[in-house]
Amino acid sequence: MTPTLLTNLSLAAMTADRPYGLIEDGAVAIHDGRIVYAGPGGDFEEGFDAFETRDMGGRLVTPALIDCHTHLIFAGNRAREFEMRLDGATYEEIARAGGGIVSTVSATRKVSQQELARQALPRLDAMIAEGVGTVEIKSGYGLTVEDELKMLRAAHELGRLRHVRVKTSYLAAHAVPAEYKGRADAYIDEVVLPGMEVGAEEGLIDAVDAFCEGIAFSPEQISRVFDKATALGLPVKLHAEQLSDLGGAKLAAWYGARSADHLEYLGAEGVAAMAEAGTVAVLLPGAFYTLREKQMPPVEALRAAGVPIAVATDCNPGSSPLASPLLAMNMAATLFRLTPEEALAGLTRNAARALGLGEEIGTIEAGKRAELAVWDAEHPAELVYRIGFNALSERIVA
Ligand code: DI6
Ligand code: FE
Repeated sequence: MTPTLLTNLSLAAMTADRPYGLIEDGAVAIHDGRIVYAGPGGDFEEGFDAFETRDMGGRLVTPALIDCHTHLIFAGNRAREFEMRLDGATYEEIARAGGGIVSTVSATRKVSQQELARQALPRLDAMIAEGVGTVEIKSGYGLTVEDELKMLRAAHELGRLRHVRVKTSYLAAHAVPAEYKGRADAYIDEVVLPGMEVGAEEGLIDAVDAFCEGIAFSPEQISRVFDKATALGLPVKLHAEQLSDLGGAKLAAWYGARSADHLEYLGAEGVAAMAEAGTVAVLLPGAFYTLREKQMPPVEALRAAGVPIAVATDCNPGSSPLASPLLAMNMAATLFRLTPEEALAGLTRNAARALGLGEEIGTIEAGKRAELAVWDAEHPAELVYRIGFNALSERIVA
């Protein structure tokens, strides 16, 4: 890309120094894929002669969006289960009766890596069309060593098929597969830990995740998974306090987790532990909405403790069939009472932090990578406020 100077734009840099990091008459200069200037526009006669100037027509420019929690790779769908839930069955009842995650596991095991990538592509494209530049993708529907690795490889394949950064999380500790029913510890020893070792060796894993819940794994079991991750030098994160409070967030914080995710049932101790460890709280309003959850995540306590808050789609076939980061922001504001600024920070600055990319992306500042979203909007709050409307003009991802 030739050195470029973007002028005549409204810059929502998402830096923390002022609301939205907003500069109404802004400019951004890009060289070698990096931002070399972001700030007030105006007279650029000096220093930028070699730059090609682009007039952005007054459009709004934000960091490209970052979806830091998705289960984008899976086969089939669970529309039938959606009908059952509308008929009164709960998510946990369906899971205990062999539906839920385990039914997506059967479908996922049956298909090839290429087929998994093919089925995920329309979901990824929907996200890219809304300005996503980075997406985290978890395994967790294979639950054998080979099928978990197949999912991770399919995730990396998506990163080659589209101009998007993919970060992978190894989530073999997502559910106990039917063949290990009642033997969760054996499943950890025989599948989760050995699969992690191979995946790490092949460079397929950016972080290790797990599901801490009554229908999944206990804190003691999660500890064994996290000990192995730590030994392999892999960062951890956790699905914690989604349906009940097992102390998962506190455990995650103890391991220095990058994030603890869901958190509807998070208590004061968990909040304090996360604040102390610098663990990001990833809120997933799509799952809250789909499961018609009543318990709100403790947003005010997280704020008061200074815990960074991210927002993500949790795109998955069961609890959050949501491929729209824009709608996730809207839901975070309307359902969780995040301010529009917090919602947008949740899909930019704080999402970057949740993925360990805080130095590289998530704000528009000199030194960071040039990954921008350009919107036909005047003010950033518009992105959060509209429902079912995509104002994206283009992505600029160097
Ligand atoms: N919590 C969730 O909401 C997803 N996974 C998890 O641990 C649900 C995954 C699914 O229902 O397929
Ligand atoms: Fe999830």
